[in-house]
Amino acid sequence: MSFFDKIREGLSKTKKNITVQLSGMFAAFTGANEEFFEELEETLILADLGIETVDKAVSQLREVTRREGFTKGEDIEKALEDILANLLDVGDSALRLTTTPSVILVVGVNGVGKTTTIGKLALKYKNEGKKVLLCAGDTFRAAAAEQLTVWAQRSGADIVRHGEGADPAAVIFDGIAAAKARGADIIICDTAGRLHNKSNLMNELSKISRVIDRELPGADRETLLVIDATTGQNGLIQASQFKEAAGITGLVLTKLDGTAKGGIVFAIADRLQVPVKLVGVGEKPEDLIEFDARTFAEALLR
Ligand SMILES: Nc1nc2c(ncn2[C@@H]2O[C@H](COP(=O)(O)OP(=O)(O)O)[C@@H](O)[C@H]2O)c(=O)[nH]1
Ligand SMILES: [Mg+2]
Repeated sequence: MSFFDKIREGLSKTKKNITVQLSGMFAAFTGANEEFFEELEETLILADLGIETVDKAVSQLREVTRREGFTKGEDIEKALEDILANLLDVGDSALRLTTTPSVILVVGVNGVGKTTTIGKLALKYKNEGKKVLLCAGDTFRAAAAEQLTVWAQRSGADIVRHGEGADPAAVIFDGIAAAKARGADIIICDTAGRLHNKSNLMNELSKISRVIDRELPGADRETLLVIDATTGQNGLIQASQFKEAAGITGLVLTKLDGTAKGGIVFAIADRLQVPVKLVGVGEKPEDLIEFDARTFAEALLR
């Protein structure tokens, strides 16, 4: 069997079966041996945790195992769960929105779930009695602003939009002015994810950033990068590019209701030191949950 076939076979097997495989390994564990750690490494890499992060986690696990002399699967499993939860625990997972107004800027590549997440957030804050204003900063297609308008109507949030092809920074500028005039509590800005040229993306996002800094100095701002749980290792590349361009403060992991277990966020949180803040588990308004590192680590293993 070729190397490629082996990888592929491993991938399709783990997509469905990562947890089953891990449970089997823990059930069969009777004491530390090299084969166990190697198999664990492979399994975690196939779960998208990324080679560096897996190296780090498994070497910590070897160390604890040596120190504690584990002979029971449940003990080593618990130790791994602690290590994985720690890797994810790189900062506050709550959104910091204490000023009036505060800003949430939502970034990420096309199709990951930015607009949907904004709609869910708009409903959540409206339900908490906040005045929410949405900025349709994805001006790439008219349909993008339409989609956001539907969410605005559904949630009772205000919306500021321009025509197709307008300068997104100008939309954000107008949105901020409207938010000030109307006394909005939270401004949520959508952006386009279709700029495959990295320097275009950089320019657009940094221009938006400058507008927010200039118009709302001192306001709390969350810049959330939305990552699709099914993305795999490409998510890490996206995250480092967006971190550079927009200075992300948190991650939103979407589509966790599918088959993917979202292993990529371990790699992103660990390598870039950005905390996960929210998780999307479906398309309905209530399908947005606050992230908890411990629960997430548990879910990967069980
Ligand atoms: N199953 C599932 N689908 C989602 C989730 N979040 C978004 N979607 C869907 O993913 C597709 C793209 O979402 P959209 O918000 O338009 O992505 P954008 O291009 O980043 O704005 C839509 O069909 C959404 O309904 C999620 O958490 N779970
Ligand atoms: Mg969108």
